[in-house]
Amino acid sequence: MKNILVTGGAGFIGSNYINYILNERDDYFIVNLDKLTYAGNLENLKSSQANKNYHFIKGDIANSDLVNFIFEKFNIKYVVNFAAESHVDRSISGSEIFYRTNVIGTNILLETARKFEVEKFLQISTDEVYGSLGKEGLFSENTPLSPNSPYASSKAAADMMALAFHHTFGMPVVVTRCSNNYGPFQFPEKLIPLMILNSLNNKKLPIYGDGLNVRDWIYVIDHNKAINLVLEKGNAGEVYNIGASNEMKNIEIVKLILKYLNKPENLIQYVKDRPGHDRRYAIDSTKIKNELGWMPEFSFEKAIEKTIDWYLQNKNWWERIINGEYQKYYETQYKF
Ligand code: NAD
Ligand code: TDX
Repeated sequence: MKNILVTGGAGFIGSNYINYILNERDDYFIVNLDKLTYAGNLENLKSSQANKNYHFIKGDIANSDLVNFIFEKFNIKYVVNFAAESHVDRSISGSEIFYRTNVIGTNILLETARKFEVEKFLQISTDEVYGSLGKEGLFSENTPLSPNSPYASSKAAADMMALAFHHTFGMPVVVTRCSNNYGPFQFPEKLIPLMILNSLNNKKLPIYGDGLNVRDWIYVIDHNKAINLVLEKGNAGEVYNIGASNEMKNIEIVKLILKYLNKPENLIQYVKDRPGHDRRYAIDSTKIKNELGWMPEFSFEKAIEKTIDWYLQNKNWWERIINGEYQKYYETQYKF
């Protein structure tokens, strides 16, 4: 049995990861440590909660006593650290919690994992640590880090720390840097679910700046499969980029969503740009393909429709979110 601590497993990518792994494998015992911030939702894990190989603990990765207790009690040998504050706009309105969770929290996990001599520590990172690209080029694992937002800088700090723990202590750390994910259970503050729900509710679709910023989109299950490959086969001390070579301008995505839902383009509203808005992200994932044999399986055309259909079929899930605390954030962020 592989005893794995998954942190942030009630969020978007972490919950998809847990549901996927428990469905595919019976040799993994997963302890999910999640603080249940606004972004954590146990409803995402309904299909896993009764699984005998799953255990949930509500708590903070920055709580050293709790983390120590978990490693000891569950004989943790693997860590997948998803837990983070993950939204760039929120990091612009208040950065402290980003450093507390993403940097201090990761430090506590690393120190505890070192003490308990884990076999693999996987730090889930992001392509945002590389900064912004011009019209040409791709981020490779050797691209110098140049994070531009408080969020990205906190993730870059955590990456460097994780790699330093490998260099200094020989810890079996690996880092993955993935591009923008989409799929079921994504919190509607992020571009794709926000635009789907606003379209469904006939609300304005706020596009930052000129709408020509480019993101490189990957379906969450393709990301999860790559993560598991790196967890099992990735070489200690290495970084692996993950992306599906699917660059899109924001405005193209928004128009595609409107078309699929048969809604008018006059719902689009250009709004003030995000401060420090990165222009373009694009990932070169040659390394994980060549060294670990990973390939994305979902085409954007099919997976975006699957995602929109999921939001259409899971109204209860998102209605509970947009009726609650999130409403206050939305009103402050967009003022309409
Ligand atoms: P999310 O915001 O949906 O989920 C984050 C989860 O972490 C939530 O369940 C939250 O409750 C939990 N959490 C937050 N602070 C915590 C703490 N102190 N202790 C324990 N749990 C805590 O985020 P996501 O989109 O699922 O992203 C997961 C990871 O993947 C993050 O590390 C993020 O940086 C990285 N990432 C995300 C994307 C993307 O497109 N969403 C792309 C690349 C990398
Ligand atoms: O209302 C909006 N209007 C808009 O034009 C929002 C929320 C976003 N945007 C733009 C900003 C970006 O160019 O859409 C693009 C995508 O924005 P987000 O969904 O906020 O994602 P991004 O900032 O690219 O960061 C995401 O990908 C990398 C995740 O949130 C991070 O956690 C991940 O590391």
